[in-house]
Amino acid sequence: MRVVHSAEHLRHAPGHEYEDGKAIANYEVPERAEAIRRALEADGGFTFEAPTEHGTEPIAAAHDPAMLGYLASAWGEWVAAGETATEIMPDTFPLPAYHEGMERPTGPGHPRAQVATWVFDASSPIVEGTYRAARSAVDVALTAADLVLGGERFAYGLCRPPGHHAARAMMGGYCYFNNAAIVAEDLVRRTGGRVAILDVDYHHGNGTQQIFYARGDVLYVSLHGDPARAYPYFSGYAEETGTGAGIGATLNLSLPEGCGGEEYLTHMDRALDAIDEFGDAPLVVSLGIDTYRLDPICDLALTTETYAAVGRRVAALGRPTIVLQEGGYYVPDLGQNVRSWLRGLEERGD
Ligand code: Q9C
Ligand code: ZN
Repeated sequence: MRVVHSAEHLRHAPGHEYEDGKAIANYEVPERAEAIRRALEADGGFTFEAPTEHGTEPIAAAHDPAMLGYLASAWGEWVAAGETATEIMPDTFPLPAYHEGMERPTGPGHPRAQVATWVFDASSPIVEGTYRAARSAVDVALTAADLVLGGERFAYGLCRPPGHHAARAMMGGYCYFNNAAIVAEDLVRRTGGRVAILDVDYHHGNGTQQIFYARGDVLYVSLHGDPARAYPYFSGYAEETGTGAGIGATLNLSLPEGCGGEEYLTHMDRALDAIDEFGDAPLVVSLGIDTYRLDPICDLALTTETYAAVGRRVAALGRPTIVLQEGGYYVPDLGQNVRSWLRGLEERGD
């Protein structure tokens, strides 16, 4: 399988995130992508290539261009304002209730006000290299899509930072640009056809769901920890099925705490049936490995073998498939788990 990878992700090295009143080391570390790269290199069955530049147009097709403009200039404005901290993070929460019954003043605002209007959580610092790393992740994803449009049955984009929590006009959840949504939108525009997205990250992909919520030409199917107990809490319930032309083109499947491989595969079969019924569309997979039994921030119980089984079932759909990396935080086994998933997809045995 061909793998697209760029060392530019190393420019994004967030230091901290907020947890229960404390600053802790951020889980979304550069070593994640390095561990995956090394495991795939050692396998010998994967060939690596660099991304090609795709520019900002495909990003602006999925996101508010003002959000793109903000991320491009955030670091420079932070420094120009005389700030010296190495991470930009919100310290205020501009809820709609703040301005209830009042006008919302306009104006550029302090860089701390800016970040709070674009970033929805305290897990997603903007550092000096975030914009360039996030741009490279988009190029990685779009280059993987190019390979599949060029006739490859599968391609894997080793995206970092991840993307599925980034909404049309909002960043967060370690995500800045929504790599999977940008690829799906680009595929629709280039092929004139439909696209299916399968999101297997532990967390609900609120951003991807939102970007296509009113669209009937992009199917969004997600398996995730029940939002009644799991981040991002505010979306991912079964009742969310789309709106307008998109009614029926969103499917959310919630997983119970401790869910193991056997039960997981029954939910997966429901997801794959929905994709099969959607018709002969290319498939974009948001591949989160934070469903792993040892993941430090999640509570499912999947094993390395489960990932191979899932890959094989996805292969059985017979669709051209672009696999893009999302989460997965147990770094010691992350590479083997991704390798297992991708080998399953290629129906290569152990
Ligand atoms: N202290 C992805 O897997 N932090 N994003 C939750 C833990 C944010 C997960 C609180 C988790 C974001 C791509
Ligand atoms: Zn996740």
